[in-house]
Amino acid sequence: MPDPVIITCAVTGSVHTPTMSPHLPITPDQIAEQAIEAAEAGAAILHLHARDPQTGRPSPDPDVFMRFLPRIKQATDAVVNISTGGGMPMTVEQRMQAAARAAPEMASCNMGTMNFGLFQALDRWAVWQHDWEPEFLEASRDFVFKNTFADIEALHAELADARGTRFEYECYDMGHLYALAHFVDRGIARPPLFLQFCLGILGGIGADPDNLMTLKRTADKLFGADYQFSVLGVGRHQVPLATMAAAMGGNVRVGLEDNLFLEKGVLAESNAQQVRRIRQVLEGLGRPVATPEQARAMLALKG
Ligand code: KMH
Ligand code: ZN
Repeated sequence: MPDPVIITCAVTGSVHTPTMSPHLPITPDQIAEQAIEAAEAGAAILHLHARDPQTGRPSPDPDVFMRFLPRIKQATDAVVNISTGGGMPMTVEQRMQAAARAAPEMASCNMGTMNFGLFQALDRWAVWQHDWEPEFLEASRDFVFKNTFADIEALHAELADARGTRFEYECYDMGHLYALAHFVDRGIARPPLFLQFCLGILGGIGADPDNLMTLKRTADKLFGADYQFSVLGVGRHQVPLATMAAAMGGNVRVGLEDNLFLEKGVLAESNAQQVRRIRQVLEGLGRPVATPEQARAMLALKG
């Protein structure tokens, strides 16, 4: 029996803005509804950000998270994964607050400081309508996504050591794998690791198959059998790279955080629609979809 594939659904994120798609969940109710539907469609892990219900801007406020997390926990058995990447222009301390309050089974941990060329990439995209205030846009324009070694250590102390939370290690480039290996050597990051290869962010590695092969080969070299990998491809790269990941024995991430579309020119009407579509692909490849219980066992989550 082939290993099951974990589908992670990243429900809203912090990159897309409300006018880009009427289907992007913004309010706590919308986030809860779409997350629950995505879990029912087969997502074993729900990667969650919060947004200010009035403006749609990314919010680090634990009170906002607490308006949807209990509802999701109550309605599904899916693994809750709280972002510590947050959004522009939050401090690292702000980005940790919600996970520190909720002590989830999983949180994201971004493996290096980098340019995050969001505005540069999206300015070329006609649908980008700048629906946030000029001061906010200006503060975010030349965005450096800060994830220093000290930040990564602090995340492990606050979340892994103190609360038993395990990580989705977001790796946007080859060097991030070596940074993670350093934390493994020091006994700070503990296997089994869950690597999320993030391809297609301007400032990180490009979204092509050759790069995915190299990331996988490098992870094999550094971590042996002590890891699981998953792949997120940004925008139009989402389904091709997820398909390739599944064919290589890996796991997949979909959701409106990473891609607003179902196919070229057609907006996805929900996160669940993207989950159902990747599920069809996985079934076509003969790879069963992991249940939340299977995901917990594969990733040694606290349950
Ligand atoms: N938006 C993704 C490319 C996080 O939330 O920690 C990366 C991400 C970061 O999901
Ligand atoms: Zn995220």
